[in-house]
Amino acid sequence: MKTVFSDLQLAHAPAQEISDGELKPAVEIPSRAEFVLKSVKERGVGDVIAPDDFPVRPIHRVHAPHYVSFLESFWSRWTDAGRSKEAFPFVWPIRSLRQDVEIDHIDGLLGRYSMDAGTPLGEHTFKAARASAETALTAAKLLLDGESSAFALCRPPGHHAGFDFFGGYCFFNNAAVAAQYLRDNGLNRIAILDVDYHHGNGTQALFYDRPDVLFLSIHADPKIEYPYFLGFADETGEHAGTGFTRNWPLPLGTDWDGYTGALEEACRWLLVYKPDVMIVSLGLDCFEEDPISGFRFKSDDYFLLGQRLAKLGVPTLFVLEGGYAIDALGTNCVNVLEGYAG
Ligand code: Q9C
Ligand code: ZN
Repeated sequence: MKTVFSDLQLAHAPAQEISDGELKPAVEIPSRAEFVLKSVKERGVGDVIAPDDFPVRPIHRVHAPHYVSFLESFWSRWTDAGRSKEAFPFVWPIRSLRQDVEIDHIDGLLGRYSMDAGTPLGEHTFKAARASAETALTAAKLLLDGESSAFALCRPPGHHAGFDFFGGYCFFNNAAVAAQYLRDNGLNRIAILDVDYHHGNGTQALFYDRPDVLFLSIHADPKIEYPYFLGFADETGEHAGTGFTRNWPLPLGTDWDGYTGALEEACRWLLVYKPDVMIVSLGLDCFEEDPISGFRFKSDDYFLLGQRLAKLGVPTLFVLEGGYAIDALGTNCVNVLEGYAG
């Protein structure tokens, strides 16, 4: 299986994040990708290739052009305002505040285009996020060219990012950009299986009213875990997309045994849907040692996950999402890919 990776993704290097009432060392850091890349090479997963250049159009198919422009121009506006360190939003246009005014100040724009204060933006964030989306696009292209699987080693991750907002360490929704690209290049049905510990709110929202992209997500119960405000079992799609979203919120402490029931149900939906391609939003933060998560996967369980997905017999695009137990990240990720490849 080929891996797609771009060095440009390492340029986004947040120092700190707001968490638990403190400024703490950031967890979504460049070494995540470096450790995964190291394991991919050491364990001989396959060739590692650089992404192709893409026009901005495939990103605009998923994200509002004004949001993309905001991210692109962010650093110059931030520094024009006299700031030099990384940025965090702190005010949002929620209920009772106006959504319809055009904001001039960067502090207002940061709130307009975000869902949380936990996602630092820096000088190189746009460049890295765009490279991450192009990594997913290039891997998607490998499937169009006849490969039966590919691994997009994406960073920053994507599944919390929506049409016009960033959050949860995500800026462009890499899996969604890849799904739309596959649709725009002749494939009719795409399934996204999101196994990140956190609910993929951005991906769900982007395809909620569409039957051509099935969204299945297994994650920590949002009643007690980020992103809190989406990912409940009664969210099953709307309009033409009714029935094409499924969520399995699971309790804290879930281990592989507690997970497999939901996974089997998801697999049944996949078999019924018969996608042309399955995109796996591959978060590795269900791992027992993940510093921000509360599930109890062991490293060996990731083999079983890969094996189970292979049994579906569907061309598969793996897109890296979260996972913050740096030391084990490469092992866990390649365990999935090896389990899949058999
Ligand atoms: N006290 C992904 O896994 N908040 N994003 C953590 C911890 C945000 C995770 C706060 C978690 C976002 C892609
Ligand atoms: Zn996550």
